Amino acid sequence: MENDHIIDLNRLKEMRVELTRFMMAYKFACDEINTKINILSDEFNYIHDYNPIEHVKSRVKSPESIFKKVLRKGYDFSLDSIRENIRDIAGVRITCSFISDIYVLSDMLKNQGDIKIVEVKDYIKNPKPNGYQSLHMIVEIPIFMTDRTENTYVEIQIRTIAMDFWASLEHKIYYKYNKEIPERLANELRNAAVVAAELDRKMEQLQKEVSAIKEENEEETGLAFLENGQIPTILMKTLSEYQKKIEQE
Ligand code: 0O2
Repeated sequence: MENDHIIDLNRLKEMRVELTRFMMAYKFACDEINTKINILSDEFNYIHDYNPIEHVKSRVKSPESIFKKVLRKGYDFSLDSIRENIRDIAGVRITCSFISDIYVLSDMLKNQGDIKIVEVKDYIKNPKPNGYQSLHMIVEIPIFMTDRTENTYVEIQIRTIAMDFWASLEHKIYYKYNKEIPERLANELRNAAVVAAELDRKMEQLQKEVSAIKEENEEETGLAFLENGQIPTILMKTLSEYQKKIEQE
């Protein structure tokens, strides 16, 4: 009897370690995707004079939400089943300036060798009946732990500022009315989603026009290589070194 008690305690300790490792893998997966996005963002800032990434948020689903989803979907309660079936435990949301940025960014992530694309849901080309828009990707990435490699699912949602604004308001209304939004409000939300999509298209069109004018001006004045009207420092250095060399000759 006393031995049984000891075994239970050991098993409990093992379970605690297993659960901690299980949740940690998702935290590391978020960290890994965040690092990838930060690298892309920094490169956009340094190399191109434009950064499509407005902001990034990540979260690990709480154990309570995981269990609710397991119950709702009728999955088995084992860790293996949760790992395989609940693919949004790690979630990263990227907000971009324009719709085209969403696809540029998703292609960049798709092309990274260690990211496996498991599923893509394009709610921009096919919005949900309530008006929801976003690009969702379920990806799998390897997480290298002390004694094993854990292939971990992450849900990446990419959307514009307008799509994000709509989704966060809809989310609040959805929970305020306990998931039963009154018909009038649901219609208003659908209309607001159409207006938001129209705004996205207009802003993108404006951005294209402004870029085209900027390129034309740069070509005309031959200043395409200037950074904010200044000769880049590295180019200045090379030019003055070249000048010194000529003078010495
Ligand atoms: P949270 O708190 O953001 O994590 P499922 O995951 O089974 O519920 P499905 O079809 O597998 O649904 O996933 P889907 O359609 O890719 O959507 C999952 C997530 O997208 C949701 O996560 C939301 O974040 C977001 N989403 C999807 N539809 C809507 C919508 O109509 N309105 C809003 N505001 N967000 C939506 P969670 O787990 O529901 O919430």
